[in-house]
Amino acid sequence: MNSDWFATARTLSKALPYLQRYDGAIVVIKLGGHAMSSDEAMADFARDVVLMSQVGVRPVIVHGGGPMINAMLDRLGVESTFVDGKRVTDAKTVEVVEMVLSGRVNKWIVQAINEQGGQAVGLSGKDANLMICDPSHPELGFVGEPTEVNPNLIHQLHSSDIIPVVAPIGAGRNGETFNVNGDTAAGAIAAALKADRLLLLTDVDGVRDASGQVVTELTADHIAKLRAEGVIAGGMIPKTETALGAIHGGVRAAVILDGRAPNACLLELFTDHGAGSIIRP
Ligand code: X2W
Repeated sequence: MNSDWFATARTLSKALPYLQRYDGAIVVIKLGGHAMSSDEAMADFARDVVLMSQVGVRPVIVHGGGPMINAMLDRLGVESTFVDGKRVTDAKTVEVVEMVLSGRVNKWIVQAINEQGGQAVGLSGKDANLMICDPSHPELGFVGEPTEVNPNLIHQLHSSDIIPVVAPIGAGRNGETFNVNGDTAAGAIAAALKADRLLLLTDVDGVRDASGQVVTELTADHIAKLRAEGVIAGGMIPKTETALGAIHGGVRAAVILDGRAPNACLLELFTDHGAGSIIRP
């Protein structure tokens, strides 16, 4: 007898309460460009998403792709700068951003999910007016702030067991194309769906306190305190802001976790262990 079989059966048995808890739950997963390190990592992520869908979770993938945009801009000899973590996006840059995110990156994820036996469909914020944007700041050019999210299409896809994969491109009110930060897009879509969970998959293992320990549970007050003390800094500022914004918008909880860790989403949803830092109201 192979003892692995017993371990597998036991793992499945122990997962039952979690499977029941998340039956029908909407889980928005932000997959950052840094968490998409290889085809193998993508296949592992895709398998977990298909498993979630198979057991009754309704996943929505919202992806980034910053490193892939950088690589294409380099190839084309276009310079790019960032202000407060957002890419200054002129007319030429937004063309490249849309091509890379809606084209290459979106279809990489869609294909990976479908190869694992799921049914994924790729969209951007332009499809069915999913994400209408206004300019976020004049200095940033075509960077959009989602001001109207129409999640009907997502509900329709879910009712057909289709997994939506969304590129963070927004439609402007005057025919413009907007580049939206992937975290911002995921937070806005999660809020519009009143999702049960927003999982922000990144390349750090959570929010750390002053002693460097990952804090597993956080509230808005706790985050405000860590920010005032300068403990939450840099890239963690927009991530925690996205998490708080989503919670204020009606998402039940947001989790910041390391997308490079094996089976990160399953660990978070279906085990006692959880993963990363969970932020609740
Ligand atoms: C991002 C969109 C992609 C993204 C950009 O142009 O890089 C803005 O900065 P990651 O991989 O999640 O960082 N948009 C406005 O968010 O990618």
